[in-house]
Amino acid sequence: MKSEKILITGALGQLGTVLTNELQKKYGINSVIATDLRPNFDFNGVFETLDVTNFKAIEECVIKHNVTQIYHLAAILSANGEKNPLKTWDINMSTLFNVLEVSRLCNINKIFYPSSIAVFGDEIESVNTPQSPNLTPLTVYGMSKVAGENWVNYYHKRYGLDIRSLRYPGVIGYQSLPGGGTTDYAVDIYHKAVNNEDFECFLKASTMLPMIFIDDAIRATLELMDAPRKIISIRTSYNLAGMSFTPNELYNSIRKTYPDFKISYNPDFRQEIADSWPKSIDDNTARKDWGWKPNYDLDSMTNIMIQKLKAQYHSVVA
Ligand code: VAH
Repeated sequence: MKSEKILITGALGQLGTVLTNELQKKYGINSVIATDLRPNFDFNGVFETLDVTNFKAIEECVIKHNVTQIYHLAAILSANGEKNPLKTWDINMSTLFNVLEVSRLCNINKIFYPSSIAVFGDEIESVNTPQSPNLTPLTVYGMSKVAGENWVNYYHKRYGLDIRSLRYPGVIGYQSLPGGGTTDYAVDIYHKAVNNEDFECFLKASTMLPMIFIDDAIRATLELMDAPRKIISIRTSYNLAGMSFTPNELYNSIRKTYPDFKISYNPDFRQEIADSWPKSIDDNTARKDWGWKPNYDLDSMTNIMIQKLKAQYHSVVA
């Protein structure tokens, strides 16, 4: 049997950074080809600069490395995506089409496609949002993920590709700085607390959003990809939940360690995006199909985030 060779697009992003490391541990450092648009000269492992909008480039990379699996993480996120809607649509869709076509032509065994709770709009039940309601997203990012879910389902049904997908909530991790996401306030706040700086939140104190600690998000991804093909009942994308909280609840969790930490609220354009998203997610189909269960809640996540960021900033032994 051909040994597994895993290609990751967007490997320098929030999920990609951690997923690359976990996949290197699982398959061996030389079995993972990390790629990103930006070069990375001190990368520990196999790295290629790759523009996924270039079909020939990704096809050549897949053939050169005898790739058997692709994790396609490259995309423009919700908040950044609204700054140039047509470019966001073009990049998020053209990169997916290239990955799907290369996978079809090169007989890739398995593909992972990240979707998001951003596929939901304000026409659905916002508490315990079910697996398959009508999807009317507010953002171009969300629209591209709805279209992407349907394209991956089409390539599964039409060509038999084994493509698997998760609708991630807001992912919170200590390994990368806040990116262009609407949920990234929940990453930035920890950096400010650990550095004894006041935090200005771009969402209202009462904005409840579904979130997940990065260790749970990565474990969910690997558990889904390892599950037997026959038990996968959802070929668009699985709802996934970790926890839900408001900026005020997150602030109070951090204050258990930093009682003098200060927050102010100055909602901006991202408030309208957040208001269109669910408050909480029903992920029972993932629990039933492949035994999903989160390990982290708000306080256990806060404890790890503070411990790890203190070690990063103050070179304190974690
Ligand atoms: C974003 N972090 O904010 C991403 C995610 C559910 C949010 O898709 O765009």
